[in-house]
Amino acid sequence: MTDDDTHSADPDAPDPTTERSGKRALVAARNAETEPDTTEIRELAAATGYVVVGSVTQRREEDPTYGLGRGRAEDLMRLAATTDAEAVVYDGSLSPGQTFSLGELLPAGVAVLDRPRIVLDRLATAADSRSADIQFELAQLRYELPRLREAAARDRETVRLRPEGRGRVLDLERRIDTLEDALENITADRSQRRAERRAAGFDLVVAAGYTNAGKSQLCRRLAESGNPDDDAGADTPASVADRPFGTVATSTTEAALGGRRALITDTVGFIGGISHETVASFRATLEAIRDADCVLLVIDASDDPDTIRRKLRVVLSAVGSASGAVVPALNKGDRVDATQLAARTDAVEAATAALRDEDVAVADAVRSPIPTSARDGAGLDDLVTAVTASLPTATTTVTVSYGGGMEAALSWAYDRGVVADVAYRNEDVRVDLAGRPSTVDAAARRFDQS
Ligand SMILES: Nc1nc2c(ncn2[C@@H]2O[C@H](COP(=O)(O)OP(=O)(O)OP(=O)(O)O)[C@@H](O)[C@H]2O)c(=O)[nH]1
Ligand SMILES: [Mg+2]
Repeated sequence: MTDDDTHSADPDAPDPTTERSGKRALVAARNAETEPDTTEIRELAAATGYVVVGSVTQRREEDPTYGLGRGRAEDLMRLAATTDAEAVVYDGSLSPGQTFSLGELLPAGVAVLDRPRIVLDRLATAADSRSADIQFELAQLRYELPRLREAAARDRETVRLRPEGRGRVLDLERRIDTLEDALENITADRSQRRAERRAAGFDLVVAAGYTNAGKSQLCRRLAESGNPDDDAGADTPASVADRPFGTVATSTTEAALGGRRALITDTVGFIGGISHETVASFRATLEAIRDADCVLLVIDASDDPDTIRRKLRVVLSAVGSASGAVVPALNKGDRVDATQLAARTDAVEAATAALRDEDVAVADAVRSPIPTSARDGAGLDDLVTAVTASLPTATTTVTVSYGGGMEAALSWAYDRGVVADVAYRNEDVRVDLAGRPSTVDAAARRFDQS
């Protein structure tokens, strides 16, 4: 086994004397099947403000006490001492007991953070809206509660029955209840807002996918191309960044997609290795996806096919089911050639088929992938065509009489639906209209049908 173990001070780590910001952290990773790949956990640590100064990796089964085997855990302890690390970031989930045991082994003051914890920290430090704040505080408290219980239990073993520990647990439980109530209200508000937006004739398109796939950049592109008069880049809520969790709260922008009035919602990305409860705490993201008219599933085509399959599994399993169609965009197409793109298209289709066989309901809604580049704009027209084709659509032909209200009537039709044809006749104007079924119904009530 030891052949597969590695531990090293990081040769690429910044010189501690010149590094200005960031806490020093070690990365620890273990995998039963293969030598662990630490790329993603390093990116997460960096996005959370840590400077990775070394790593310990190991190929073996999970150790019940430390996660890593005892020998590697001791290597970690020594490396922490020589590198003056302030934290150990473990690439996986640690039980409360494992967190404590590892903490006790490490030099005093070295924090132990597992993958769910670092994701929560990243989201919490960057959270900027009321509901995001509540969601992340809630997720953090839910994460803390079993650990506090563990601490209280350990306290009782050493010092005879300490009441403070139990009191803190009760405080936490009460706070969780309060936040859950607050979140219920926000959820109801959001659902109401979606209903109002639909009633106003908007199609709800939601960009979703693994973190760093290019969701925000694609949303920005679609909003710009749908609003050519807009000052490009002005009032862009979406944050584009080359790191995990550039976006930490959902945001919505209006855009014209192939003549349809759409609202495009950019969401918080998914990431592997997070327990289902924690993912469920990304409630706004999941709600928006499940309730969308069309989900724009953004996939990073610059990943290799295995990574694409793994990430797609994480995303679709977390979503579970959705009411609208799912249109995959194989984004960052500018970074691969045609042969590589074909292999990635196959990977998306194979992963979707596998999930369909496992009865992951949303897999049934997944359409053919469309290659795109949010960077250079390639494929966006095809993407818009695929998205609009998937939207709920009805058609009708109505007539509008000449006279005072005609202009207002026509502008209503152009505003709300897609006007396929206008025929100016002797007595009236005939308009072929397509759009949301509710919009078409409204048109039928408003005008004479012919
Ligand atoms: N080459 C290339 N880079 C892209 C493309 N789309 C996005 N990127 C880059 O990929 C990185 C991530 O883009 P974002 O739009 O922030 O990705 P995201 O999916 O919103 O990420 P999170 O919000 O962190 O989940 C940024 O550095 C973008 O500039 C693309 O089509 N081609
Ligand atoms: Mg984003």
